[in-house]
Amino acid sequence: SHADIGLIGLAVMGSNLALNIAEKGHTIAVHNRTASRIDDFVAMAGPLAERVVPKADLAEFIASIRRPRSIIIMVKAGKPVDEMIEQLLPYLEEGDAIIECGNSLYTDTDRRFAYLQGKGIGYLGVGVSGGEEGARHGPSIMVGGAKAQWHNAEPVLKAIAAKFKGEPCCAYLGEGGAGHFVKTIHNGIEYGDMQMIAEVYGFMRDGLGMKPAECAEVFRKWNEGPLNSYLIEITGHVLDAVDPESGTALVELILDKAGQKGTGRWSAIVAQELAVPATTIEGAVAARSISAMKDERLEAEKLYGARRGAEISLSLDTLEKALLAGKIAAYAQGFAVMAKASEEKGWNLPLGTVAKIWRAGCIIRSRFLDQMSAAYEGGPARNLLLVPDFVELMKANHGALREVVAAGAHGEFPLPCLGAALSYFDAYRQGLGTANLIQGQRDFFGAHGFERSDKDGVHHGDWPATIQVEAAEPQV
Ligand code: NBP
Repeated sequence: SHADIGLIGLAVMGSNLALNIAEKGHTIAVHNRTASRIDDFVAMAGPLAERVVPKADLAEFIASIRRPRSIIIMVKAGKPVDEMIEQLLPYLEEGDAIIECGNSLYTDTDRRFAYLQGKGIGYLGVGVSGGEEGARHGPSIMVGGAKAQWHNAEPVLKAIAAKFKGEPCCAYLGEGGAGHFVKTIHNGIEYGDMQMIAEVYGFMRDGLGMKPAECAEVFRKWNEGPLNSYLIEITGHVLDAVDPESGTALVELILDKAGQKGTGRWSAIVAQELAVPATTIEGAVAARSISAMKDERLEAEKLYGARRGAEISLSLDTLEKALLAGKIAAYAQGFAVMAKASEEKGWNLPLGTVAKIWRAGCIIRSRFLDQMSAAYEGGPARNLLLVPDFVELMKANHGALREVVAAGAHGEFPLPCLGAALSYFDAYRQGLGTANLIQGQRDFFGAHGFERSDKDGVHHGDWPATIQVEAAEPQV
């Protein structure tokens, strides 16, 4: 008999997905470029090995899978995916599908989808969130690509996905790169969530003089309330951990340089490409980049002096509310980017469903997303800041965000995310902005024209002529 599905790429993510699939009762054929990994995998599978069909030969691997075939590839993102596709192509038949589950750039997925469509082969680009643990026990699965072939793989993918109150966190979201696009935005929001938590921790540590264990206690308490989420929960655990050698809180020994693999950065780039303001997400990406400049920061601190350490009189309650308001702004931005992309690409992304499949399995899973899915379900894709439940939440919490950002400015705390969240909110809700002046300037130097509030049409100002003069010596 044939295997239900095949999987290529038995590194960390692929192995765990394969074990998850076998555990859910499906037979799975597995293959890896380096054959020794296949043996290691079978040894590791223990009793689950009875549902594993190990195949070191690619032709035999493909022949062992039930038709129409669903073949997951979980190899390194980028060129290895293209190479794998080319290797598979000679063996595949009409109706078969390649299901690529790595962290691929969505434009690559668009390209591969179109390429394989021309050959009668289905291509699914699937975002898988939740890391190693998620892959093994239930990730959030964001599917994009060939809809017909999705239905062949649907039972397996839904079986292995995380469940929220019994509902699988796995859905088909749209053609081409839609699944990987949504995963990219997920990661951007994740960056924002993490950075805002870190900014609040900064106040606790440097403004309120709290010890890590005291901070941990606060995060534990917050996890019982509206901020309840995986990231708030793990923050408590991170702050609680003690280095066994020195007995010092581990967090105090960890270097303040954040890494990034790129998917958060892609979300900021795509927001810019689509002209959707996503300043909170961009702020989070920039914060990681500035964190990496440790030596320069130390040099600048010598030049300007360390933070004055001004007294901060923020309550923990205010910090909690500010974090909630900031979070709403970050999600509003992320969902606005998805709404615009959906429109431009014709994906018809179901935003309520996106919120639903993020409720479990993924890094940004939270109580908040349950509320969001309800707000978006079936409704039009409006900015979250216009959705009634969130209008109420924002009204109740933006004052706290304002207090925190003001305290940050006075106390010399950098707030790249919370500050951006507040500015975004204030700009978004401001009926009369200041771009009238920008339009005047643009018309002055470039004759770009402007609209008027009192007349129709495009107008120009009767600006005075200016003569180019050499800039005066600056007076220091
Ligand atoms: P890696 O990204 O480290 O890739 C290793 C796998 O790719 C091995 O199976 C390797 O085969 C195979 N491979 C390479 Br490298 N080049 C190949 C080629 N030219 N042809 C065929 N196979 C090739 O594995 P990973 O850490 O398990 O990640 C897999 C994917 O999942 C990546 O896209 C990654 O970004 C993503 N990921 C997601 C999460 C998450 O939380 N969702 C976490 C970590 C990773 P070999 O054994 O022969 O070298």
